[in-house]
Amino acid sequence: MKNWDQFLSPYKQAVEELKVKLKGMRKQYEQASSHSPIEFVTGRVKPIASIIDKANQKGIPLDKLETEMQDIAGLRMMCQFVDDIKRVVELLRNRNDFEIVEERDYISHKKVSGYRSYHVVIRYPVQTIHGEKKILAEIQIRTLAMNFWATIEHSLNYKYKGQFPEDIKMRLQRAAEAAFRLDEEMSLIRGEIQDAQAFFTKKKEQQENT
Ligand code: 0O2
Ligand code: 0O2
Repeated sequence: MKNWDQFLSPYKQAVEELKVKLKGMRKQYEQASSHSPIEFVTGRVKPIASIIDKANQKGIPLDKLETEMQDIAGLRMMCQFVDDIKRVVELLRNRNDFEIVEERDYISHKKVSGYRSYHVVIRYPVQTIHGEKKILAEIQIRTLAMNFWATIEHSLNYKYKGQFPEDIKMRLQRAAEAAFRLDEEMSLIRGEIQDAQAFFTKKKEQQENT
């Protein structure tokens, strides 16, 4: 029987700390009044039942979770545009509060399901009363459209327990392509969108100051 509270404690601390740090990056863009490549950040510790399910599926012994399961601590960074993803990855590479262990590009190489995202696995040092403990965490970076698709597909996955009927599978793949075309279209009109956003931000600031 695993002591889950004790095992998950550094993961919980890491998620809380990383949320503050990654949200801080967005705040700095806001303060500089320049377009933030980060729209919003979320984070979670994988629920125990999901850890056990995934360990069973992948044949990971519970005493090897620390090294073999990379997403017990999970962060997600959402971007407005596909190009922002590269900028966010570059920002992560330039940090020195963690080490990047692996990058998986499911944008250039989408999954068969249609899933797109950029995954960065990091080794993050957590300071505990017993000294430093390094844990693995997975940062998923995606556009709002990719996130919309993945969130809905994920909830359908629960309903069908991963066994989608063929027609649903195909329709989800088509929906993923539609989401990607939407991203491409938004990128094409990016300049217009950003001008409009800058205009509204300025207007809001002027109203707040009067
Ligand atoms: P604000 O002031 O709303 O920007 P948390 O502990 O709440 O910070 P958690 O539990 O990881 O984070 O995730 P949660 O609560 O789902 O969402 C985290 C942040 O992302 C929240 O903002 C949400 O408002 C924001 N968020 C979630 N979904 C969307 C979305 O679709 N669009 C946008 N723009 N934001 C979203 P904060 O950080 O609490 O502060
Ligand atoms: P959660 O917490 O429910 O999201 P594998 O798990 O075998 O796919 P691996 O090596 O663990 O692969 O890493 P991978 O594929 O880089 O990352 C797995 C995570 O990416 C998943 O976590 C999902 O969050 C996300 N993901 C990957 N493929 C899909 C997909 O087809 N649809 C959706 N919606 N998300 C996907 P988990 O474990 O599913 O857990």
